[in-house]
Amino acid sequence: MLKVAVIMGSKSDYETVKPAIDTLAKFGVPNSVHILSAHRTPDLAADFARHAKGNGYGALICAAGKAAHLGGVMAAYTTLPVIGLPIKSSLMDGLDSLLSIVQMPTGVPVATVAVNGSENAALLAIQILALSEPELDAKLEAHKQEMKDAIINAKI
Ligand code: RP5
Repeated sequence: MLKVAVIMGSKSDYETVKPAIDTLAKFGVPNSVHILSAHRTPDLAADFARHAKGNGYGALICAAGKAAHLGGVMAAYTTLPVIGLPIKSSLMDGLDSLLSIVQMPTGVPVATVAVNGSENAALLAIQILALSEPELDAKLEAHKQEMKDAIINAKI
């Protein structure tokens, strides 16, 4: 199975990103976790993206806050799908991160989830991999059913 890379711009993002890592583990998706910054380690970030496809990755989750350029920079160097995860890490409640990630110019898309939407970032990556992994798709179907059952059985 292809791997998912979870990349964050700073160690300070880790607690917010952790649900994405946990979700990938829950679905049995091979993954690796990295700290790479578009601003502080631009060469390392570019190298990672350039070689990601050859290194067996199928999707990249890029979490960043403030002027959150990580996803866009990674997307510049790879044709793999890049999922942007805006982190709330400033006085602007994450709106700065969200707009920095979602407002990519034509030709270089970054699929963007909600501010701090870590679990959805992982689920989107899993959905991408599941296109060629029937067993993974079956787990996604079961997950949808669990959510449905939880709503139907919810007691107030
Ligand atoms: C971004 O700047 C990181 O993704 C983080 O969300 C934010 C703040 O980073 P630190 O100053 O805490 O390292 O690059």
